[in-house]
Amino acid sequence: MNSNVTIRSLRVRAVNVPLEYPVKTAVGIVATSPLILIDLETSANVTGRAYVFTYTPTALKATGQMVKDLEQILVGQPLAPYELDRLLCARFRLIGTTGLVRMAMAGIDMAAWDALAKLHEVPLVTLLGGTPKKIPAYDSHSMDGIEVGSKRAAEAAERGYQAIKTKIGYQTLDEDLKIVRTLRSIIGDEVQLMVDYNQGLTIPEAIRRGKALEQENIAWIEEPTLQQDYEGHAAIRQALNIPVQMGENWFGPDEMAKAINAGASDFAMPDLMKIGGVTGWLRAAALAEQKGIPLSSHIFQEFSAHLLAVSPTCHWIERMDLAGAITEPTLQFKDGQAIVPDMPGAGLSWRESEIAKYLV
Ligand code: SMN
Ligand code: MG
Repeated sequence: MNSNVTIRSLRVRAVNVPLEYPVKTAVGIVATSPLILIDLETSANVTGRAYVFTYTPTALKATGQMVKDLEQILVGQPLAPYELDRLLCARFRLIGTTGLVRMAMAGIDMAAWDALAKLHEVPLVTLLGGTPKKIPAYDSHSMDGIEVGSKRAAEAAERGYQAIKTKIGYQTLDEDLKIVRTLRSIIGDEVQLMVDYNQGLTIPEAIRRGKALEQENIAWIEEPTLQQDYEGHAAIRQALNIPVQMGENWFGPDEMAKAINAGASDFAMPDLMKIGGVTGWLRAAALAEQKGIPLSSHIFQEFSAHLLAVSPTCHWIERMDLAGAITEPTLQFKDGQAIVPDMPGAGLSWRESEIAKYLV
């Protein structure tokens, strides 16, 4: 593998694709999956692929432009993700590496690591020093209500998932309890049940509802209050006998360090994009190991499978397929485990005929 491979060009496309189920949360609905698809072409005729998720179609155009505008900085640079990270962090030091800037940088980072693994003709996990393995997976559902929630829970249990997550934060605590008890009656006592409030509660309400959930055998209570309120999360954590989970909104490992130092949560679940791509994740995994904190993923299941396989405190991979409408199903789930694909790179393979349907 010649080490002087450089970046040749960047192809950026915006798509808005259908989801298996809308992601209904206590603070809003994600009805479709707005994605920026990145093809990072190199001088070795190897192309790195990644996508970033913009949560709302409103952010698609600006995010796509942010990614595309990085091309002028990247062309001619060596295909060396750590050097690219250093270059982009220096370039954006004054504006700051959060928000769309961080999302765009992470997309480039993921694509660069994908290209590098393809160059070495190994799976990303192997390039990172690990081996393709199986990762315990939870099936991630949303505020689906009793009927759809029960159907999804039964299907997940049938498929062998040992854990499922539901989103709660309904109008009343009674509704939260009703859905939790209904799902528990369907999945039985062995399958773990996590709940996600998506930042929807005040601290007193989170403690009130959390206390009521203590009798319901809940594996973790996720983002009970505003994600940036680390002290608030720490207060809730002190008050409850249910582990607190958070991390999907940390922009970069430094926000993870602040949250952990504030005692905000028992577990950590960085989002591969917001934490800074593969490079950001590796730093987050080292921090989690040093603090002894179980590490789970947040969406971005294709890359996350490789990264959890080299994360010392690997906990759960979240199965929530945001790009399935336009990618080949290279990441397989069997008996509640994700099977890291033994193919070069991270395994993202576009379905061009489907992409054409959803281009924005
Ligand atoms: C979530 C929220 C919005 C889109 C995708 C996923 C959620 C999760 O917080 O943890 O899955
Ligand atoms: Mg969440």
